[in-house]
Amino acid sequence: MTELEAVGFSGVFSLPPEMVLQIRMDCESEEFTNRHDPAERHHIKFSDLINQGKGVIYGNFEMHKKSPTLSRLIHGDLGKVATAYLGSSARFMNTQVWVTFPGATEHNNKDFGWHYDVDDFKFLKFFCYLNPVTKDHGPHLIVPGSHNTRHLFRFFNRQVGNADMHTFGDPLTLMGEAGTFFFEDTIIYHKGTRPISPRVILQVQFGVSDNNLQNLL
Ligand SMILES: O=C(O)CCC(=O)C(=O)O
Repeated sequence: MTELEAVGFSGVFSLPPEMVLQIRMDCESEEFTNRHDPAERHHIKFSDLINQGKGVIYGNFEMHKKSPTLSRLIHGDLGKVATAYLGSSARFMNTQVWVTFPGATEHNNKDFGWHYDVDDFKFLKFFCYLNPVTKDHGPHLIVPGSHNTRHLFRFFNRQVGNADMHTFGDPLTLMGEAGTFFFEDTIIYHKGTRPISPRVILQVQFGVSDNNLQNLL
């Protein structure tokens, strides 16, 4: 927890392989929607991740309802971490699983630029790669500790370019096998990167406001 508070990032861990397999199987039963055209939907197959449509990013916001394994994880271990970090008012907010196919451009994806999130008074995200992620799979990048500055520049610049980012420290590239996970307070500067091969990532978000979905306690 001290690590998370000090640098905004938990370090990297791994989910048990059988849990990853189950969540992946549950994902394969559901449809994924083109981020820019909600009418276009497809199934994904982890053994053969091919783009069947016109879009480049396809997402699903329902997996916590569709995957009992994921639901147990959220209300078990993930909930405990969220409560330890956010306090007794920790709430589960939402999940999203999305796949980014090659062809995604920096131009139409704001997640590919350095930014920080302001999603609640206080919040925490759990990220887990659902397929192996190398430098070619559009890894997630963070700048540890970049929330700790009192820099006025940061206050007025939720999105910054690569040149300005160096002021906040050296980026860390997060890669790993399927099941690699980390907690991140996305108040630190972070970004996704453009993939050469498809990447599938699971995100679970926790916050503290009453209008969020479910109390964890
Ligand atoms: O795709 C990524 O790794 C970045 C995600 C992101 O920027 C966010 O969740 O705010």
